[in-house]
Amino acid sequence: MQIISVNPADTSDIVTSIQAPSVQDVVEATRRAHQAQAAWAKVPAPARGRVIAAVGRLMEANKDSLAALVTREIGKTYAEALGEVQEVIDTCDFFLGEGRRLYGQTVPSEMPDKQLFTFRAPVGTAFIITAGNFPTAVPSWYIVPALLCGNSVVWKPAEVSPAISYAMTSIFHAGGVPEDVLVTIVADGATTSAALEQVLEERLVQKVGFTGSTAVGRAIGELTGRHLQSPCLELGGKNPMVVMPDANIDLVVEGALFAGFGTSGQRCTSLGTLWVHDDIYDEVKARYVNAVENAVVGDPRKDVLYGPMISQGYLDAHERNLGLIESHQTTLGSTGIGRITASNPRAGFVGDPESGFFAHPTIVEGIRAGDALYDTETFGPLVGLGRFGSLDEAIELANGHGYGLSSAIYTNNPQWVWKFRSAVSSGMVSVNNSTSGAEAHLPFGGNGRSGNGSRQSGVWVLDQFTRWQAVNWDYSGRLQKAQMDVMELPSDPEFRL
Ligand code: UN1
Repeated sequence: MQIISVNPADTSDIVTSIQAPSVQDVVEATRRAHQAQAAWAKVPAPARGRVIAAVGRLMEANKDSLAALVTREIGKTYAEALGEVQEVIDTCDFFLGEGRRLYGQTVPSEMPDKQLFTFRAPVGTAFIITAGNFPTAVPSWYIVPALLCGNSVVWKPAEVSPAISYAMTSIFHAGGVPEDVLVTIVADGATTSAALEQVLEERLVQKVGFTGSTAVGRAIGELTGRHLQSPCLELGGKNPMVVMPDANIDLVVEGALFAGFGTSGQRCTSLGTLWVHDDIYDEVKARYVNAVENAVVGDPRKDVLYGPMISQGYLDAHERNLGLIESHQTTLGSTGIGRITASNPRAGFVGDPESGFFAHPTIVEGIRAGDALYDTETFGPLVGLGRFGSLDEAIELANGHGYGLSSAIYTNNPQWVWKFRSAVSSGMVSVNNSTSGAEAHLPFGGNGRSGNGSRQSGVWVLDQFTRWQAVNWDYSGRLQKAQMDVMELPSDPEFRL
């Protein structure tokens, strides 16, 4: 069987075709990575940091061609693709210096002539499964720190982006990462899941990282749990944007346009529902609808807000989600809904809509708690619109579906900001900014249905790819027993002034 990737903006352009691996192929790839890990861990961390520096420089030198490949293989606009590769470079920049830190601690002992220390030890081999919507940036969030910390990596990218994944891997290898220390293998879901069961059983893998749907994340959590492992899970979102009565409406419209429809809505951080206070509802709605109606959709190489869906599968899922629209809701924002075609045209479309998987932007007005679209992650150009009367109500709506990835509030009132920050359940909160577009060195991750509390990026991800080793060294020449042979200085408990 072949895995074929096509340009989603021009389906006559076959980007690549690769032989699909068997379960045994994936297991063998993992075995290779497992065997290579010990030698990699012996490379001094500053030397591993130099490798990450070289990888970062190569990413920078190849930025345009890698971004062009992202645009060609998954249809992300070229401007966003450049931003995505920049996020890889930023991640390398952050971690190259970590090679000279990876700090442990010295800790005082309760006994004399004894020293305590902590060391960060690599976990071993990481099995990383990533999605197609961020085919370079999100993998780098796992791969770069995992390698820096002395782990080997098996990377299982999405089937929609094999060309990008192998290009990216070749840059890691050219930067000095040994071939077997980063092994990339594109496989389908069933093969991957069967292989994962086996490699966990054989103890070839000590950490699983997964970015994708909540349903698959749950299955990975169950599987790894049976092996006493805690995976790094970055799952779905239904990210709310709460607009308070004092909000700057220009900012709201710009933020909600990008958050909702940038990347065709295919980010885990994309806007789910725009919740607007009753007092300014009509004005925000009118201006948002106008902005969405006038947004330019089409050829991702051109100056457009968004291009095609990543693949036929993503378009099909979007069309299924349109079936969740209920009779009390209204669709706004375009000349049609669903796939853009010659007979279902989009005003101002750039290029030929029939050549790719393009979809109309759709605002669904009238979202209420309990509606299917209230708590279904839609991962496409579909934004819910709803209203509220008080901040308490908005917070309840923001949390009620159980997702907790990203959220935003638009206001200039500090009391509302701080109340929202402390009450919202999401791992990431934006104030007067889009729900998407997190910077590469803050903790990234979610709670509840969005993940198991693991965090990527910055120093926080080090806890995913290292384990603390506690060392005590007694040089007193005798056995000093903790808690028992402890020096106690006299005190006078009866003393009063
Ligand atoms: C994702 O969609 O899985 O914060 C990640 C953002 C991007 C990453 C999104 N930096 O929107």
